[in-house]
Amino acid sequence: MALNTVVLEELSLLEEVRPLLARLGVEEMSANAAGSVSQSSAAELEVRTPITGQVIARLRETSESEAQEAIETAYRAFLVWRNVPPPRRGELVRALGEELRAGAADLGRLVTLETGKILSEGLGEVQEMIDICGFAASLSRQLEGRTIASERADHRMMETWHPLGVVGVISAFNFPVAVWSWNAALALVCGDAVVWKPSEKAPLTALAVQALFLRAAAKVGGVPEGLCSVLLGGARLGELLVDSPRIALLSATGSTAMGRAVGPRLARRFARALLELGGNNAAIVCPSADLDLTLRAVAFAALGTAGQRCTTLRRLIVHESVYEDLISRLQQVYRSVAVGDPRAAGTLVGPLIDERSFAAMQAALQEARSAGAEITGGERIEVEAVGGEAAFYVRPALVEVAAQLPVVKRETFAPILYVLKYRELEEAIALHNDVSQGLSSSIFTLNMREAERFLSASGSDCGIANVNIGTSGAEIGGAFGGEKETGGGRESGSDAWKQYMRRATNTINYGTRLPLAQGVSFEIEPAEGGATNDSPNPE
Ligand code: UN1
Repeated sequence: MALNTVVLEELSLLEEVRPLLARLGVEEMSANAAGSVSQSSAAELEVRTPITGQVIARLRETSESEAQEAIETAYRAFLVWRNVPPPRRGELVRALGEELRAGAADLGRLVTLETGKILSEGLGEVQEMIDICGFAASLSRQLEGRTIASERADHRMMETWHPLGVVGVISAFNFPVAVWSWNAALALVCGDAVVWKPSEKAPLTALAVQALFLRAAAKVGGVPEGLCSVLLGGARLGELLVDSPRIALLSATGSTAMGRAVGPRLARRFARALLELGGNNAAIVCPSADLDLTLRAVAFAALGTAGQRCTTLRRLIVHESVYEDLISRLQQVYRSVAVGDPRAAGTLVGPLIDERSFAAMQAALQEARSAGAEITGGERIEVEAVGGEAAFYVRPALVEVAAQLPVVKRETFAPILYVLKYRELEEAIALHNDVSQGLSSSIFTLNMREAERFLSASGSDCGIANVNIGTSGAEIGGAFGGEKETGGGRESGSDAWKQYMRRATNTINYGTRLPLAQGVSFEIEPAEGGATNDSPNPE
């Protein structure tokens, strides 16, 4: 199968990257595609690894006309794919899952090289992809509609779910491939085509996934060309997806600022929007909390992925009775946690993605410091053997604040954990909800009343609310997403698939009369031998 629009023009990779790409099929895919791309574009995308800051690859950017062509091809593919029975569509997703399983070690490592997350988290990301493929493949036999009681005699009312169209996916650097899979696996079994614009900071992993998809498609057979494609480049390509009348649903993951730009433009053309925007996730630690467990959960949620998950724990609201104990233990963790090469065994915190991210972290810490915050950590550190001028390793920062300052209410995409003290649970919940984002939340308690209060209508206002586990690391089986400025979208499990389909309400009259709903009478002069609404059924 020919690749739609992606071609690698030049690879000047580190020793380590080339064999990974080769095994994952990227070079082979590129070679196959070389002849099929007619227009060449001068624009080049430089890929850097945050591990050293070095350039590891140069890719040719997708031109705008190639992107338009990819969207048109995807639309043509959709017209075919929508008529393929869902369980057969599920076979493709199952095959993709198998390719991911076979390539997990290589793809996981590539995620680490491109994003700087530790190997276990790189692999975890691929596992999320495998899991959603399994979920979607089973879903392909369970796409179901309701039958609804009709108020009219001899009538049946039901819902039918149909494929929607071409789904656009814009993903962020921090989960460069899993977020695509949450969308694509569902979209594909729902009968849609997918056009993906990955983060320009993580195009290699996207290419690798595209190569695995093409392998799966070749094995399964009968997959229309261009059903899934990748556009490599910057914001302009994202805008193209946003404005294209062919894109029926756009799923976009990124900052709230990005969502503010994208949302209204989609609304202008009445397109569906699935927005996964900023989070400012908090956990409340109650007097009865199991502090050993809490410490571990907080460490993973706040330090994992170097604080660069949308679900990262950013605010810790601790009861005064356990404050000293927990915070002193956390300070120890923050002082000693292994920061370094994410490929090395034992490292828990890898580098920040780039200098901008480092600068944003320093600016936030400076703002907190000027407002009187007590800060543990936060400084840049040299990591021998890997780091250079262009690599940004930091000691994570634990920041004690007396009040929820403006800086605490903003999302800074870096390992900063703000800590606040509370007395009454009501006050803690009020603090918890007093931010504009609403993604994920947790409470640590052994008290059933506190836990249930937190999960109740007057508790956490987030899309995800947990008890005795952290804010991050959600399983794929649940619907993933959040409220308020987080954007309201839901991806992944539960009934999130419904967004990728259109619903038709069908009412079928199997009688000989024509009763109208709501008892409306609308009599026309009966034609010779004709019946009226109310005429008795001849049988
Ligand atoms: C993200 O950071 O964009 O719940 C997604 C989690 C992961 C997904 C995070 N399963 O932390």
